[in-house]
Amino acid sequence: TNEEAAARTAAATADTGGPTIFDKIIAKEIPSSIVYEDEKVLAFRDINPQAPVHVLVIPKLRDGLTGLDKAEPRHAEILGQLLYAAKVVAEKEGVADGFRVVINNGAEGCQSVYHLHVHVLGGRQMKWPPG
Ligand code: U5P
Repeated sequence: TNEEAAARTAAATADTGGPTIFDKIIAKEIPSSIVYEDEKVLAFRDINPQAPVHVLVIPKLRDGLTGLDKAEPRHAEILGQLLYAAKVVAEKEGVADGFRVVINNGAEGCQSVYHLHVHVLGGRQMKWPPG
């Protein structure tokens, strides 16, 4: 409905380039349910899951990547590592044969945290088009 769309839009915020809650999750100042971690990447369960499996995959070093729209050639390696980690997460979570990877970008894309993150969703039938 339009009401739901308005609520989702309200949840989206603007990119200030400032620190985000994910800094505290990376620093483990805020507990999170970690699914996968390596030197460059952290994957943890979304606090407000939209599917039985809902994991966020983030770079430990933001390096200017508040959103995908800020990607530069220097980010190519970490972008690949994030997508590869998304596949590893899907396997670990037992949904490798059916899952969805999402990057919300900007207010209209419904982004709310300005530290690049890949959503990995699975464990139910996904629908298309997404809302
Ligand atoms: N989120 C967490 N933990 C937090 C804050 C936010 O998991 O402490 C999740 C939200 O539930 C949301 C995601 O799904 O981060 C941000 O996604 P996006 O709306 O920016 O794409």
